[in-house]
Amino acid sequence: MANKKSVNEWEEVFKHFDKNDSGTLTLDELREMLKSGDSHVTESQIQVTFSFFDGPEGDKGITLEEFTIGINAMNDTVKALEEYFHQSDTDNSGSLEKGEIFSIITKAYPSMTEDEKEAIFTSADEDGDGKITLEEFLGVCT
Ligand SMILES: [Ca+2]
Ligand SMILES: [Ca+2]
Ligand SMILES: [Ca+2]
Repeated sequence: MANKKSVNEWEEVFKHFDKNDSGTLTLDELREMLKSGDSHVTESQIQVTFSFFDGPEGDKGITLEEFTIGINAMNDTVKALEEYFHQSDTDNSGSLEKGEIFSIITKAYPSMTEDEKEAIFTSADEDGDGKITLEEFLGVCT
């Protein structure tokens, strides 16, 4: 899901997918929203996203307020990850090269083997150019 939308734009998105104007999004309505952004989204991802937005009371409907809170929480997560990305980019090249990724992994999982790190790097580097862009990084972490 794109993260650069303003709150008003998200409100538009919400209203667009709230087909029956009930003021809440059902699971079916959310499914359609997610599929419109990414047709490969799986049913279990949809379920997880739905419970994430639905809130702790879990009343099987997402109000605009819950939706906005969820979007803001997601934006905060993305911001924190972006910050982490830039901190980890020690040579300020704008991307994370293998050495930078390895030192992140080593910090988080000191016991991981070189082979395992290599595998993580390869799966994160979607276009195989030997470095992890911010998009690739967010793709792994979210
Ligand atoms: Ca709810
Ligand atoms: Ca770098
Ligand atoms: Ca890459």
